[in-house]
Amino acid sequence: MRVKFILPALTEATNPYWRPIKYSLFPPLGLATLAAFLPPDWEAELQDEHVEPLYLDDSPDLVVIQVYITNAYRAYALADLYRSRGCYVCLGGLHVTSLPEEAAPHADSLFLGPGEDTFPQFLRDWQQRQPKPRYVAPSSRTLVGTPPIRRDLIRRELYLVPNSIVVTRGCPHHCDFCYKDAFFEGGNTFYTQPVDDALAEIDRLPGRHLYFLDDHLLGHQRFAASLFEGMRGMGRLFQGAATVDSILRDTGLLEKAAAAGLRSLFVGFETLNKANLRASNKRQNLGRDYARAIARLHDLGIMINGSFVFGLDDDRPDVFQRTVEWAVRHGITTATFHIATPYPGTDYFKRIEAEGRLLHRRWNEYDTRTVVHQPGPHLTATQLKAGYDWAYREFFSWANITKASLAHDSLKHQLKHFAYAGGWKRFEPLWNFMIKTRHLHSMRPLLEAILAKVQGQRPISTPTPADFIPLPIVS
Ligand code: B12
Ligand code: SF4
Repeated sequence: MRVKFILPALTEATNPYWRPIKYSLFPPLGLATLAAFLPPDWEAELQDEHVEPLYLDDSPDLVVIQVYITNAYRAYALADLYRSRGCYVCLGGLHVTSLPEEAAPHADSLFLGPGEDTFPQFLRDWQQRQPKPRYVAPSSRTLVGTPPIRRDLIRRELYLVPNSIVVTRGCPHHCDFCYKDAFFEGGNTFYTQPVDDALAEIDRLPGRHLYFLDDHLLGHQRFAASLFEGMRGMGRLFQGAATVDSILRDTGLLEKAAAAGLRSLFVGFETLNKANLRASNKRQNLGRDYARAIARLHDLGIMINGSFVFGLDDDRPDVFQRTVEWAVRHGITTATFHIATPYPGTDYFKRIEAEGRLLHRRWNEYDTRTVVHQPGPHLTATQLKAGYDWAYREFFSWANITKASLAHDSLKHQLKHFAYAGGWKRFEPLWNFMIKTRHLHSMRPLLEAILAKVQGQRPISTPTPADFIPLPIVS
């Protein structure tokens, strides 16, 4: 049996914001996870259109396609092509889960929600020639017994961060604009791997650097504490994401993470405006001292990628300048700015749609860089787009990279910040050249060399490795 897994590219590849390096960061982990359920004697192939042209002259028995909102049209076109050749096509992922009726005409079988329970069930049904048109993740979901990810299908040399890993699913919070509640609807919305399985997966990964793509790596305290304890002494360096409230909690978890090798954290600040936080149901950020959270991370030598959303209803024209100034003043290393985007299935989408404020439903433009809804009463769509563009330019100007670097006490931390932020946003031609010449992997040791341990950081119980890898963060 021949099975082909495809991650189609998004249409934004034709947009001036297209940044090849961004799409050469992480391999398609979800599809490699599903591939692990195939019987061992089946042939499997995994193609990621973000990093390689797709080979489309084949006729596999089974085609499995992952659909995000921005790549949905491309995914449907590929599905139609393979179905016209008689291949059996499965569609799943976030967008299919949000809008199954839209996806249904393009698939033989549709999958709603996470695939760890449904895909093996489908494989059994398909072998017995009784596949169902639709599989919905059961209410009780688990990662127990999930076989090791088929990393052998991933062409590591094409990615800067081939060692991405996810050890939990979902998140304990319920922000109204997030994909999470819609995707995990009807069952547990936050669950973890057994710690030993997570540690075994980490152990299988070559090299030193890991990037945890979990929505909230510190979300399950007991699990995270055991994970970091198990990772001590493994000599790993890693990045991840967490919420402001989890950083402020004084339970020793953050110190454990740093001791295990945490070197940078994606933090969802989202907005400096309380009314916006309240309206977004981002309760975990309300009344929290953002400055103290930042200081805690900096004390432990952990760099910050701050996530900010523009265009929430209480935003006014000064939001861009205030946010950039604040981030620079607080020494945020890199920032990810988003234009507020209502994703189908979310409460935010339902509200904006009910108020008649959706400008269009061209999903390929729902990329958080394009205004797709009428903003609140204080901001026009033109101001929102111009302000968003300005914020990126301004935050990553050399003047502001220098200023933000100088917010740190030690010279080493200042240099580390400068190299990291500058390298990520200002060396585009170099990244493009390395991708074109297929030498991206050879940048990894160079990146490792750029940064060293920050002197003067608060001592942590286990000695940390001398050098840290500065890797670009999702933005
Ligand atoms: C890494 C990542 C990226 C990477 C790489 C993506 C990749 N190679 O897969 C990069 C940097 C390229 C990226 C870019 C973008 N991303 Co992104 N990204 C992520 C992130 C953090 C992790 C994805 C991941 O690996 N998850 C872990 C794996 C195990 O889960 P999974 O991929 O969902 O797969 C599971 C299920 O979905 C399901 N499944 C998936 N496909 C199929 C198919 C079948 C047949 C079956 C049975 C099951 C199934 O089974 C899998 C196992 O459970 C997610 C957040 C998240 N937690 O998922 C956001 C996320 C997917 N991104 C998002 C967005 C919006 C974007 C961008 C549009 C925006 C931006 N400003 O960057 C771009 C465009 C992406 C695109 N290709 O269209 C949104 C998607 C919203 C939506 N409704 O589609 C998310 C959810 C973030 C968020 N909180 O809003 N992203
Ligand atoms: S904290 Fe982050 S991942 Fe969790 S619900 Fe909110 S936006 Fe989504």
